[in-house]
Amino acid sequence: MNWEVILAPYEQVVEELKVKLKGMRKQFEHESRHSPIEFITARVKPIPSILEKAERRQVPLDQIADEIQDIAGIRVVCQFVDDIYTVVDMLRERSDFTILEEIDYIKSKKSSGYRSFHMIIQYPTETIHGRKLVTAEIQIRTLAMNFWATNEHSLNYKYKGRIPEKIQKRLQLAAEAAFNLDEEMSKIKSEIQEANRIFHRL
Ligand code: 0O2
Repeated sequence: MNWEVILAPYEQVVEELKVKLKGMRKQFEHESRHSPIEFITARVKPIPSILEKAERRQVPLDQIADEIQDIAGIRVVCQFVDDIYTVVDMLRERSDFTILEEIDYIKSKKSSGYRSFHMIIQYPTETIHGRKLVTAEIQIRTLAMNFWATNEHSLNYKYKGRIPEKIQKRLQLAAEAAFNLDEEMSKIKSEIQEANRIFHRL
């Protein structure tokens, strides 16, 4: 398999979406409005990770593009939980891609404790062979959810997906602590935003 050729459209889509979503953030800044987007990260799934997922789900190699929806991944990190839904609403209004699926792991968290909003989209990109529809996953989460997920992801990697029960329990407690932090911060959102405005004026 020529991975460079296979992954090229995904690389292209990740770059295009990164520019577009960063542009949204900039527009809020220019209008001196609170940006619901704190930062954006993006990546193309590494080949070993694609192969591992394909094997785990028994997906034949020629069906990877249809079955694995997060080869192109964009992450939008927000300050507050309601910013997530502002971003979701803005993405629903866009006409440059089609939403295939939405999964709200905030309203119904995963058993691991994972929380995030996932949007699976189909994004048309132009290639030298014409238009190609590429599937991508946009994950939208708060800073606290991101902190938790990043640490849990590292532990999962360390323990090869079999995190000891004791640590799993701690992670579930940590997930609830992160959720409570988001709730508390939401209660003083307007205070924080005003403080941020004063701070940025200095
Ligand atoms: P990476 O390294 O981020 O690419 P699955 O079959 O469970 O792996 P599925 O059905 O494709 O996943 O979709 P799902 O559950 O929405 O997961 C897709 C991505 O969401 C994952 O990609 C993670 O980025 C994130 N995610 C989902 N569940 C968890 C979780 O419990 N903990 C953490 N830390 N992240 C999660 P990958 O391929 O796992 O990893």
